[in-house]
Amino acid sequence: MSQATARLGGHLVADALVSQGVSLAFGVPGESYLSVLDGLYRHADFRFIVTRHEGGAAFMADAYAKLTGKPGVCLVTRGPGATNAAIGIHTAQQDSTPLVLLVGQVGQDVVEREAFQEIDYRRMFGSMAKWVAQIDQAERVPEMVAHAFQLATSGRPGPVVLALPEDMLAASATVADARPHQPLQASPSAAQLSQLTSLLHAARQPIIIVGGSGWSRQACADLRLFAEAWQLPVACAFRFQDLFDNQHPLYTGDVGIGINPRLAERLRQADLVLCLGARLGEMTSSGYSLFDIPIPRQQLVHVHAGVEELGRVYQAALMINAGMAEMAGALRLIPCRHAGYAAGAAAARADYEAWQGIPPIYQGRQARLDLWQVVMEARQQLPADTLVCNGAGNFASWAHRFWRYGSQERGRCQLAPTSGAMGYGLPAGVMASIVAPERTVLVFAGDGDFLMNGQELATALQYGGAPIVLLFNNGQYGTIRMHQEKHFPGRVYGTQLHNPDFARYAESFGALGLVVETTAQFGPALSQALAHRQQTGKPALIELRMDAADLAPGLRLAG
Ligand SMILES: Cc1ncc(C[n+]2csc(CCOP(=O)(O)OP(=O)(O)O)c2C)c(N)n1
Ligand SMILES: [Mg+2]
Repeated sequence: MSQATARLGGHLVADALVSQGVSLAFGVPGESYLSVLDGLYRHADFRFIVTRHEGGAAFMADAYAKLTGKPGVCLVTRGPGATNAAIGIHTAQQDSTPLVLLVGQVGQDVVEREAFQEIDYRRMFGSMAKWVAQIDQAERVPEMVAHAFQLATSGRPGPVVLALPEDMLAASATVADARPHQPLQASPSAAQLSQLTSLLHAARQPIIIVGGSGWSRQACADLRLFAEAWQLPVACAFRFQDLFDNQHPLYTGDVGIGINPRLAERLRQADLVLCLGARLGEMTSSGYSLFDIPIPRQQLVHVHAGVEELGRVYQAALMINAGMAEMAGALRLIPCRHAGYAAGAAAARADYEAWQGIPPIYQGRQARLDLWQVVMEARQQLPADTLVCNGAGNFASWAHRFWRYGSQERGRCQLAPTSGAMGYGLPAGVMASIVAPERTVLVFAGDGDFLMNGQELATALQYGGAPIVLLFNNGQYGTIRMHQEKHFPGRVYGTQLHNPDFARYAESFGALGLVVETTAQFGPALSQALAHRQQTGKPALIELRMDAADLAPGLRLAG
């Protein structure tokens, strides 16, 4: 766009997005930012995916950033639009996802009167976002939008919120566009790498935990080459299971909810834990039990893109502030003169394979609908690089424990929220199948989880997205029922659900809806869903009418 002529504030915002390399955004329109929409209207190549709820849009923006490595952008109206979108900001914070939320704001002439839909975004998003700012002058749009993207993508990535007052959007300014942002990461120093090399040589039972954001395909390949050279077992952090190929003999399982007890023990017994990119939060430390606080018994090497994460809970023996591409590239070049770990890696892999065998609830019992066999069948029929999406609930454990995630070396294979946000899987899957139509996208959903954003099936049909949804219907918020049974046995309260006919619900949007009640019905249903997707380019939903007593792979209600 011309820099010499005056532009409307809203047009400047649209042009600033384009200057920052954005070609696709998600949102729900509002009268508070009409001139931004009008600004985007001038960019024929820009895609604005309109969703049915701002929570869906914000989840899509988060998942888009995870899938593409580019910042996700979400546009919402003030007040109710912003409050609906908040779940995506929290999710992006916990997942360290670069996300820019643009939100309408009341005019500066009425601010602080609790005007219509007015919210103080700095206070609302202050603890969730890396930066919350308001652009008060149209002249400053290029500068502040560029800064938003710079911040969202550099160091520990995360969400940034920009409020757009109505009078600023309606004003005009003559100002030049900014340059595209330049995501910045620190690199490990030579001294840190040599200290790490010494620790690796001295170790007898080392293990890697890999997680967090910022992993490029090349970084994942470099990590694999490093692990192969040193024969190091690799575990993936909760909901980052695609950072290392699960079929690889060095892969040993995930460190999250429902961790394999043998892997937890291996981490406790390890003498060196190399934690690459994961935050070592509650999920990756088994509730802060795997490592002593503040000084772990193991030699802990913690590498993270955010300097403020290092030493936050654990005083690691060696802390390295570096981006994942920078770190993995350096690791790959460390020469290995050590060949003593191979047996440890093989034993760790054997533990993983045993953990993926028939789970306790199906041992010695013929179940009507065996969810373990459902996942095994899906593994048979679907490509290795299937993109698996999920929200939160016990149903997700069937994916996390038994699916073998492909490696991000060929593109992301998992989109899931560390925050445990219900309702994430469907919008993520819809987004992925729109943005990467060549990929097979499988959404694991619970009956509770699914209906938090089930309306985004409409978005799939509107934009040609075609995920396949596996809906685990147990007629309850099963996870909470499980905790109830553990803490208040037999006192079921507030956890039962009366559900719609999910297959007909899906059909009403124009998707294929199928019902599976027995193990034998699943294989043909999945084949039908795949063929339908192939022939029509439309989504399919398979409702698994599961036994409500099957609370988790290792827990079944008696009686
Ligand atoms: C947005 C949100 N609300 C509430 C919760 C608390 N919660 C965690 S799991 C769960 C139940 C999930 O039910 P469902 O999707 O049916 O899965 P199930 O546990 O039955 O497999 C709830 C309510 C949450 N994690 N996220
Ligand atoms: Mg349920």
